Amino acid sequence: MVLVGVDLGFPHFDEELEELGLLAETAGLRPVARIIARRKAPDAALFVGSGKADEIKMLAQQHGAVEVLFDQSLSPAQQRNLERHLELPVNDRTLLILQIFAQRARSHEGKLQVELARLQYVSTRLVRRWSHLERQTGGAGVRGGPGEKQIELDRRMIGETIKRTKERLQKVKRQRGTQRRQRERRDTFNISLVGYTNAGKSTLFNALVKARAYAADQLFATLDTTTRQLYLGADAGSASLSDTVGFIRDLPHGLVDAFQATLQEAIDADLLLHVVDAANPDFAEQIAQVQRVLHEIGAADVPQLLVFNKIDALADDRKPLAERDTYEIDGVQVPRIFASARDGSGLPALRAALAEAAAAHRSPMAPPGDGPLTGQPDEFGTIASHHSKASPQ
Ligand SMILES: Nc1nc2c(ncn2[C@@H]2O[C@H](COP(=O)(O)OP(=O)(O)OP(=O)(O)O)[C@@H](O)[C@H]2O)c(=O)[nH]1
Ligand SMILES: [Mg+2]
Repeated sequence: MVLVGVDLGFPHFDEELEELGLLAETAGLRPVARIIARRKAPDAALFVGSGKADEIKMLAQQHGAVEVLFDQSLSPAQQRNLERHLELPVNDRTLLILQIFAQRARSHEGKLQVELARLQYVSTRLVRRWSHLERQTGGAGVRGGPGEKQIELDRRMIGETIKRTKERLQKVKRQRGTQRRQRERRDTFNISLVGYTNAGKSTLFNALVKARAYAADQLFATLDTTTRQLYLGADAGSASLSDTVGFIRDLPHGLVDAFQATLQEAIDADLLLHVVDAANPDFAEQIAQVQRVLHEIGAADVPQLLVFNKIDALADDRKPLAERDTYEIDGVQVPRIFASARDGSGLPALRAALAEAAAAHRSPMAPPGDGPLTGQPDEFGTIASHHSKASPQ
């Protein structure tokens, strides 16, 4: 397939189309060529100019590509026009992400969530395609175009399926809710791993709880939530640690909605372990994207501990000087620990920080001890007061 990126002057345009390539490979597709276009604004009909479209067509022919994939979202009309122009199937990033989620979903809940996101995506496309047909048949007032009845029927069916899927999800959610209350009663300290996809959350999860969650050099290797007890020593006792779905730039909106139940883990957590791929040159942008999703799901106020992971992969001159410090996110100094889930470096410091947070959670009044994070009493003071407010009594 041919990858196409259109630079519309937004910051962080992915010049190399690296992430799109990874997404394609994750979906089992093989990128054979890449091409970049630069425009002030997308063309209404073809998204790119017709000259560029011809270039894409030639490139596809040269490489024997069977599909074209755009990094930017196409409107249904642009997608159709492009397919006609290029004589090849054309897809965009959103559709690709939906496809990956559909391939990956394993649990009943995961499958329902993906199905819901897909249906919602399809239904918005139909609505737009419908108005397009109305134009064809002479304006919004005129009814009865040939395709219209069919589309109306399709819409009704999709609408009903969406409703049914939502109800089934609601049921699964209620069951989850019960589990959650049970957990709260046990008064555990709940830690949730969050972070950009491929940051190393599952690898870190496995290293911390000696589990064997699926970790792979793929985007969205994890879709379902896994939770394990994490023993943090005599003082802190046990905490629960959850590994869950990763985030990505421009996560299709329906997916965030549909995955609300899965992401609920993060919303209800006492502490978010925000895992960052420190070896990725785009890590700052990835942190910003994770923050955006956390805001969207209502988890922006959950205290965080940053784990800058993969330090083993950093060049010697980029290796951190200290094992921990703080890093500013949205104007807040967040405690940060440098680690490698692969070779285990930094993990003792991480455990110590978690133990301290768990102990503070247990006895919110206790002053921060002379533990490893004494340098940042404020952050952990915040965590303690947050929990005392949130506790059920
Ligand atoms: N060099 C290096 N690679 C790592 C480290 N931790 C994880 N990886 C690799 O990074 C890739 C992604 O790891 P995962 O643990 O699956 O990442 P994830 O954040 O769970 O990803 P998703 O579930 O897809 O969102 C795998 O190939 C891991 O082997 C690390 O500390 N150092
Ligand atoms: Mg994972």
